[in-house]
Amino acid sequence: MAPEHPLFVTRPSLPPLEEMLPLLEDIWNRRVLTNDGTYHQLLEAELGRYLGVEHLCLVQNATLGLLLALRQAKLSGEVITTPFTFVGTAHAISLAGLEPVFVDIDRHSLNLNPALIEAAITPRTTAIMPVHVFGRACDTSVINEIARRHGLRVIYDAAHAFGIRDGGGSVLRHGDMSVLSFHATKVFNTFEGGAIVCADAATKADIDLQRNFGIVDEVTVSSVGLNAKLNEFSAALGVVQLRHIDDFIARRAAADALYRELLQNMPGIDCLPVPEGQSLNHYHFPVLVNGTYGADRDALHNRLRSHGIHARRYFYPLVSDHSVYSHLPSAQPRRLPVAQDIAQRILCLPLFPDITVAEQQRIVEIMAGPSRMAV
Ligand code: T4K
Repeated sequence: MAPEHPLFVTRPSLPPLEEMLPLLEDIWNRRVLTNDGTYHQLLEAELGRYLGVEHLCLVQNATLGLLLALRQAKLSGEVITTPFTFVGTAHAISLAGLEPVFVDIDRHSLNLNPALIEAAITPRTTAIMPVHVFGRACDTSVINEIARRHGLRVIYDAAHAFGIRDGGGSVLRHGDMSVLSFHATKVFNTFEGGAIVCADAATKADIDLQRNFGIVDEVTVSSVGLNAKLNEFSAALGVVQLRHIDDFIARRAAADALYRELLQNMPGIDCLPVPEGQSLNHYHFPVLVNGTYGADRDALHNRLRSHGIHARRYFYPLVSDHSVYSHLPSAQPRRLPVAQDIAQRILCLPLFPDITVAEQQRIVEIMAGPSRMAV
């Protein structure tokens, strides 16, 4: 029987409520609830420092952030991206009036395979939108070199990449822009939220304008902008979350290490290798189910579900298999064999800062259960 309280793939991390209260009282007193308020400005400054980036614009969510970034880059035609991502990546491209072109992923990183990008470039291609899936950094140097050679812009969907660093600093510095998500389910959350990291002050000023309807002053609107502002409640939560983020990530790292230890001798379950030369934030704990497990991924998913454990098949179905995209030539399954294979075998186990050792042991025991096919 499933327990009364299911164990979800994630449980949002929150700071102690008492730490939020003085900030809430302050917001209540000031009556400035949104539109570039005090906490918005404070969070932009503190996040820039924490992440090690100079120009950062808070936004209401990553989907709007990606849309703003694409519009800011003034693109047309086609944008090369990965099918192994959340549907928001391709939706942002489509909402910007552009066509996503799906390119297969690399079997080890699960990111866009840079070796396949050039063959997908056409005269209509204007940009590449790679995704640092599960916070595992893309091959940024090869992607940047291809973009330079072909005069393309690069906008990274960095929704999963909060705090990730490589040898040279934040991975968010790569490309023209990077877009973070602060959704409830993410490593750093502001209930809903996100940020665009860009290269210079002029781009930031333009994005700041675009996220507020293009309003320059009381009597001047210079462009057709969006409403993509982060409100003061979310910004204040971000300020308080930031005090705890290193602890949250350290606890995620401990849970990740425990899964690796508990699963190391389980036939048919492969943990993703730890990538070299970058930090990890341990957003999700994906495993790949292979032929020796004795059951397929969906049987394991169902088995866990029947015990109240809501593991998730991120990212299945592939974005390219959704009916809104499956008609595109680049979406044909035969063109995306690696992504198709991974989407059939991936399962993200529950991982969040306050998951307990007992919860993890129980999950692994169920996975190792006597009759793996039985539900
Ligand atoms: N690009 C990429 C690569 C992304 O992964 C995402 C979002 C985006 C762009 C767009 O970012 P945003 O515009 O959202 O900022 C979830 C999230 O809603 C979505 O943000 C995220 N990626 C995606 C990977 O996961 P769902 O539909 O799977 O979420 P949901 O509601 O099923 O939640 C997952 C589990 O989390 C639930 O089983 C329960 C738990 N949960 C969830 C929420 C919202 C909680 O315990 N509390 C909560 O408040 O999409």
